[in-house]
Amino acid sequence: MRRLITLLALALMTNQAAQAAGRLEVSGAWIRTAPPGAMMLAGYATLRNVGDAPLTVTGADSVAFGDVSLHESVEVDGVARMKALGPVEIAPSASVVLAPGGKHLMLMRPKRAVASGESIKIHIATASGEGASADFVVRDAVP
Ligand SMILES: [Cu+2]
Repeated sequence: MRRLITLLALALMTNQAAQAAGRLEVSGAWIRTAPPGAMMLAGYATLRNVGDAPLTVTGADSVAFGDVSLHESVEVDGVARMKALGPVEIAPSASVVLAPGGKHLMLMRPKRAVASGESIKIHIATASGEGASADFVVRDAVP
């Protein structure tokens, strides 16, 4: 009997562990307009983990751009530079803010002209494979 209870308890715990998962929510997503012909734009958003386990953002992609990557702006000897950002872990209920002057999505080689006011879908990838997509609104200034 005792063994059975132990087994049942184990089964329950395993079940709960399987259900705990990170879940990504993207909000306030926008892209800053760039001069016509620009090969590089930046996207911003708040990435929130609404799940009950940590999640890891591994990258991003969009059919509207040749390449999308995670970047961070840093100041080196008084000069603003950008560097590629590795995987970003987000704890349950925590957020990572992508904003001008800090972390951002680097949107390379737009496939067509990007106009103010339109929306562009970008998919944010997570290590679990689930990820999340959001419509990024193209704006001239910080919302
Ligand atoms: Cu960048």
